Amino acid sequence: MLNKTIETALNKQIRIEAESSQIYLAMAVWAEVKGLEGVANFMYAQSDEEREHMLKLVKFINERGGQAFISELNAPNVTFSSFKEMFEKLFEHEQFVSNSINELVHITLQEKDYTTHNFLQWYVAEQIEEEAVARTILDKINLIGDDKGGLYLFDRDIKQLTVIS
Ligand code: OFO
Repeated sequence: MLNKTIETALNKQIRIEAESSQIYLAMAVWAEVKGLEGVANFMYAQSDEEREHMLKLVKFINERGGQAFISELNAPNVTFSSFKEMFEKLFEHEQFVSNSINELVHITLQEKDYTTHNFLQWYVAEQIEEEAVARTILDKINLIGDDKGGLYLFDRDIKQLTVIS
């Protein structure tokens, strides 16, 4: 059974995952209208993954005797000055999510809730992977700079990049 502190903290994370999904959906749309299909598909997949992260929390809370709270969401940023800026924002956002997961893990230890602590290890591992992929993409973008041909190739190559899960 979840205690109230844990339930509230997990519900806060539901909102973060849902907002992440919206943020990446807005990035997908922006990339699509800019004509970069590879980047757009990557971001659509990212958005779906974040929704999965959210649903995993919803199920866990309900199964543990709590009730998942579905809240309103903040509107995401819908426009970017460049792809570099967009991927910088993605990286920053993933770091923010990692901090939030770490904080959650900390709370489970304080509350001695080892079941939730164990459940959260999946998110801890996931964040390591997500940050690594985001960093790899940023490194590539930095190499490309303003080169249009490079961006074209990047758009093609990103299809091969492991989708962040
Ligand atoms: Fe990419 O953040 Fe979910 O966990």
